[in-house]
Order: sequence, then structure tokens, then C-alpha cells
Amino acid sequence: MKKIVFVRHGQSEWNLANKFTGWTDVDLSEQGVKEAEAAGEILKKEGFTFDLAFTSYLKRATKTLNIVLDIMNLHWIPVIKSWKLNERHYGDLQGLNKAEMAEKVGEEQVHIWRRSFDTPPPALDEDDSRHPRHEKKYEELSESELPAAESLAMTIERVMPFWEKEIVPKIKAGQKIIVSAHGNSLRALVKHLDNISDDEISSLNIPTGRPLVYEFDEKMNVKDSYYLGDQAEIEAEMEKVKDQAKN
Ligand code: DG2
Repeated sequence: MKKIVFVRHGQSEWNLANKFTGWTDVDLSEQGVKEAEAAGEILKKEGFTFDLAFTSYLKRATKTLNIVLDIMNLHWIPVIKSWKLNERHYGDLQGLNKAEMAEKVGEEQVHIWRRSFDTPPPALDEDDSRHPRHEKKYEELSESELPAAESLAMTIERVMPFWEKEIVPKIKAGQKIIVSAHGNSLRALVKHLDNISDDEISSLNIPTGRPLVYEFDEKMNVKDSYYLGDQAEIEAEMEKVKDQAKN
């Protein structure tokens, strides 16, 4: 049976502070570290093992992966990092509090910024120090690849070719893979795998630190998908993500 495990990083400092994060490279919170540990423990308990791991360039995802692999005694497996698995770039919203913004501009506007399919948030100026062109780790990106703000549709345009080219062939070759990424880069993947429409995807929310397993048949059709862990807790965590901008 071909499988892959996705995990959204554990709670970050800015998830805790309820701030739009995007490409801001914030650390895990104390709770986030615990969530990553719990993810490693449940994967171990359920008998999972991995040959290869993928993650983004952002430390909340790479650290989550390190913690999971360490707990599973798999710290030695190859890890492929790519900016293509980074969170959706939240543009000029990065650093702003989601609930405070809802008070200021209304919940509906914040919902559009967070969950609309193809409306990007306000863009960063090129000379803004938060723009990725000022960061060494994004030196490899071409002018057209450097985002100043991304919608989910724009995120899909970079995540999906990476999925098809770098990840799918390795699943087909029988490798057991874990991907540690972000709320919206994972929503891009889940949208594709579950064939979710552009409208329906707005109601999908991914909790932090919960392993999400996809099983495939020989032709890479999805056979099953499920979160590991207490299902009622996971549902409640998804609701919390959904309501993050509510006061
Ligand atoms: C969150 C997602 O990204 O936020 O960028 O603020 O998964 O890296 O914590 P993550 C951010 P929402 O789209 O759920 O508001």
C-alpha cells in the first residue's frame, strides 16, 4: 500500500499570537514543540516509518520535522527542503493580528484574505524589508518566482509542480515519505488529492501538529485519508483555526 504522511508544523509563536505569518520565519511555541513531539509519538505507536522527508525553508516546519524524526529515531533519513512548500505568502498582512484586523476591516474581508481561492492579500513593496528578495535563503528564486503576496491559487501553482515532479515519482517507487509543511501549502495539496472545488476549499482548515495520512492504489488514486489521533479533538482544533479571526 502506497502512503504519504503530511503534517502541518506545531503551533508557532505567531499562531499563538494570532498573527498573519506567511513567509515570516517564526519559531515554534512551547506548545508547538509538544505538538510535534506528540506527532512523532503517535506515528511511532502506529508503526509508521519513513525513507525520505520533505519540508519548507521555514523553521517552524523544519523544526517540527526534526522533532518527529528524532522521536522516531529516523534523524538519519534524507530531508529535501524547498521554498515551494513554504506557507502562502501573506503579503503586507504579515505581522498583523487576525482578530484585530477583523475588528478594523470586518470579518468578511479577513475571511476573503484567509480563505478565498484567488484573491491575494495586499502585496508587499519591493523595498519592504519583509520582501523575500532581501533574504539570502531566497536568492535562488527568479524575479517571477519571488512573491510579494499569494492567493491559494498562486500557491497551488508552485506547490503542485513540486508535488508532481519531486514527490509523486518517489511514492510510486515505493518510498515512505513524510512532508512537514503549512496550513495553506497543505490545503493546496489536499485540494488536489481530494478533488475539492475552488469554492469548497474555503471551508477546509488544517490543525497544527496532526499527522494526516493519504493511502493510494497502484495508479496513485486516493484510497483513503485520515488524521491520526483523537478525532473529536482534531475537529475542535479545525474549528479553532477557522474561527481565528473572530473576536
Ligand atoms: C498561517 C496560516 O500559516 O494562517 O501564515 O498565518 O500554517 O504556517 O501557521 P502556518 C499563517 P491562515 O491562513 O489559517 O490564517
